[in-house]
Amino acid sequence: MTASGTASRAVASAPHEADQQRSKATAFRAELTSPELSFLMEAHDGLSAKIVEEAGFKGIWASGLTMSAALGVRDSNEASWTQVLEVLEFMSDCTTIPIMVDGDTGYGNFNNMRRLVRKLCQRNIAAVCIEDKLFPKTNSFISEGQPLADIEEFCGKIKAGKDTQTDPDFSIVARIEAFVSGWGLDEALKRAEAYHAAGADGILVHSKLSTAQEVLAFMRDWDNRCPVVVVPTKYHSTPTETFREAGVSMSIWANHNLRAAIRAMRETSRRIFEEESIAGVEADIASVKDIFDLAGNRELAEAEARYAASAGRDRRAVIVAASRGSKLEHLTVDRPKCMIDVRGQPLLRRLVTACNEAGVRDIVVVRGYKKDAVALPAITTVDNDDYVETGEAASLACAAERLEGECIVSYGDILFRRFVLDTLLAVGATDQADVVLAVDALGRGKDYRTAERVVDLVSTVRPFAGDYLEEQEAVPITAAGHELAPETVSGEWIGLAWLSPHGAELVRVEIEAMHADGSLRTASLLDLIARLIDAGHSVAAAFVTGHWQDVDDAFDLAKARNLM
Ligand code: SPV
Ligand code: MG
Repeated sequence: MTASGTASRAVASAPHEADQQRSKATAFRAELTSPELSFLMEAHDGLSAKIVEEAGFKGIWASGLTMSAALGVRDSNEASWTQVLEVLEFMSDCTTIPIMVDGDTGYGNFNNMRRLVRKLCQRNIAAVCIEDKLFPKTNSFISEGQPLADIEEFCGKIKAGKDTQTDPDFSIVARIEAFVSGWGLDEALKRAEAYHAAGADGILVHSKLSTAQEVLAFMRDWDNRCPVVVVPTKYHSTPTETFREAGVSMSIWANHNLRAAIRAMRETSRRIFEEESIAGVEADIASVKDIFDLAGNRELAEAEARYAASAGRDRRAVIVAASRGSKLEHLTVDRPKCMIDVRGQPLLRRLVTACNEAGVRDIVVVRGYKKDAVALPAITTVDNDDYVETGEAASLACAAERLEGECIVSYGDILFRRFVLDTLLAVGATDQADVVLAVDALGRGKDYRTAERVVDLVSTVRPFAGDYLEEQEAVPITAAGHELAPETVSGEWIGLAWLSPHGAELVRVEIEAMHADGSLRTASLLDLIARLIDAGHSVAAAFVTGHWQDVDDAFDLAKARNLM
């Protein structure tokens, strides 16, 4: 079976659909015409087709019986041919091995057959098998003496199909129902001869006996005038070697995946129903990871890394929320200020939601004061147990090893409107800076110049221009501190920063340096940033104008409530 193996590899790497189409039809033709016995395994949808390929088969039988059953209808042409085509498209798109579809009676006359073959070639289906019965068909195993198609009319269908195929290697296999309908060997041979002369690439000789005697008799008299395909569903106990010795070209295992699935699904449903629990079946069923693997999620993740780097899935947020907030007095007796309620939700929860809405799912919170009160779903926590004696930089240091890849760093006591974070992320994604700070160009109505409180000030190479579009670019920061000369101040850092993967590494290294020189314990986050600026790293501002609030005291809290 080397021919199809080679072709499969070619398919996997072929960039053009035309090449793929050619390869699948060519691979199937090689299997059909090779002197070796080969096998097609039944599939009825994309998932089962993948499983067939995964098992190692070189080809798929898209069974009319099982595709119909999987759609919940009978094998009596109840599913229209375009519905079958839809199923085939999924099966073909998710596999690299060729598919022969059970085309029943060709869904009508020669003209319907022409459209069918054209569409199958377009969908990259390698071959079709049509049977010499009447539309609408009945499954061969259902009733006796089913009427056969007129030989000439059936030959016309074969010729029409061969004249229509757009891939020269597309195959048409003619299925002979003479035995199934109670006719003898002579009728089978007469039909085989006629269909072969009409251009059929192979003959499928069907039988519903429990032994292979009919097909073996056919094989003897047919004498390999063209490849022969068999479907040993009813004569399943015949050793495969018998077909090999008889010169059979291809054996179809026609419905066994669906039959296996029916039993497994039935048993699973029954148990879960009776036990009112899924615990009992867990060890007997495929894992959810298996589903993801089969669906090809790994490829999607790789593609995301290539094409959707800014989608935010890999970003992490580190929220520094260790301090009590003692100016909030009784409100922080039993919880840190990040857990104070702001219109029905803790401040931290609003912050986490803001991050989630921006696509940041991986959220690390640095806890300290009353750490057990910091309980929110879908966050991870690290602790700064020395929060009384240490500052923000030391809290961030507790999460240093989580500063990896693209990161958001935030104070735990700020609230902002959604577009503030969006602006920061957009600027971060487009700029070359390693660190971008969200800087409020308006400060607190300029009270930062006289504020009693400590305000995080920054100077930039140019002031905020007031033009929204222009300010979507990062403006390099030249200085950061609590005591900048008023005329040099461009705005106030709101406590929200974006780090590129390199920026995260720089912060980690700087934390190490501060630890080594003893400055880490009492430093603020702004002190850390100032050191990065002084060391010549690129730190920039994304300007915003208000729409945020930090919460230090009851007055701030009232303003925060108004912001929501
Ligand atoms: C099918 O799988 O739909 C077939 C094979 O046609 S059989 O059911 O054996 O007729
Ligand atoms: Mg069928």
